[in-house]
Amino acid sequence: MLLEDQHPHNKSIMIAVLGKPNVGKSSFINHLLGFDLSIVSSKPQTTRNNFHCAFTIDRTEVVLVDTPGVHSNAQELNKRMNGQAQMGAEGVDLNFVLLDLTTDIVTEFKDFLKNFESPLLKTWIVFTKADLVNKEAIVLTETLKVLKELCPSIEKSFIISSKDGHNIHELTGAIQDASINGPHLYPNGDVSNKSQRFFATEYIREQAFRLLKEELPYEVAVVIDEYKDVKKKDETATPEAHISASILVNRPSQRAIVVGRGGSIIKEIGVNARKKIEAMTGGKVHLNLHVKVSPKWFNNNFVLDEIGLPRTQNSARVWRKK
Ligand SMILES: Nc1nc2c(ncn2[C@@H]2O[C@H](COP(=O)(O)OP(=O)(O)OP(=O)(O)O)[C@@H](O)[C@H]2O)c(=O)[nH]1
Ligand SMILES: [Mg+2]
Repeated sequence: MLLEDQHPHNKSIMIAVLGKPNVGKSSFINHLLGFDLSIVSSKPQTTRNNFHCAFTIDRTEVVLVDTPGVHSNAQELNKRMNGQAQMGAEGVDLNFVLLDLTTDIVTEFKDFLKNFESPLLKTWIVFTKADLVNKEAIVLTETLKVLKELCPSIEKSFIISSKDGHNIHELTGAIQDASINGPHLYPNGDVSNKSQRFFATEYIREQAFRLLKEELPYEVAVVIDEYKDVKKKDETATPEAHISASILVNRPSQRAIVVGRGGSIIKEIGVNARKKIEAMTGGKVHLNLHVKVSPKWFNNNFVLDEIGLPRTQNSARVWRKK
């Protein structure tokens, strides 16, 4: 659809969803979208890339930018993840900083600001996981005063829960009120700037995060080796895709764990991921997974480029100045 063909009363708003790892950014986005686009796990640092998640309310298009949790870590992977959070906030109309009510809010906010190097313009604070605390007993007046001293661009705050939907309606109303007259970025119903190929890798990695323990999920990456849509003569036939993907691990011993006894773990990763990819494509998917040892892939520029994490200002220098 051409921009000039859009309805003159269209409105839009782009919001970066920021915060420390595990505060509930992706859960919040999925709740607003109404389906599980972004991957969620109980382990921190699940999201690695930034990406758009778009939905509409009446004539208003809301584009939420999911971002990796901001944290400090010397690994190149983590520097690039922080870079993704930074880049995700570039050019947005509004920032949401999510703070988990079950944590020490001021300490967490200070830590977030320390690791988020860009200036935060127009910011709303979203306190998450209200279902885990006594909602009636929440008094945040003093806390908010401190947060505003630390970040004067804070305009509003909301206490929400993505589990029971607490205050979500109020928040979406406020988002609508803050939206700006203008064309939609995704007028044809697309929900993201990332491809189905990207989400296929995410849904495989989500299963790895779910099924693998301790440090292993952090040492796993997924790359697509082949993604082939099967051409059908009958255009109304159910779509079909053949996907081959590699699960990269750091050490040979991890390969055996990911494969599991008799291939049980990789089979479970494959079956669960395939179902989710099929729900996304609306068709049949043949998913072929391999486990490859790629020592220290999390410091390897080629692998990190391949998984969509560009270098940042803080990336390790790859050449020396003369
Ligand atoms: N009880 C409760 N749990 C929540 C809520 N929101 C998120 N969670 C849980 O918190 C954990 C982390 O959620 P995510 O949405 O993955 O958090 P995130 O901020 O995207 O995490 P990273 O991608 O690692 O930065 C998961 O176990 C969620 O189920 C909530 O409102 N209530
Ligand atoms: Mg996330």
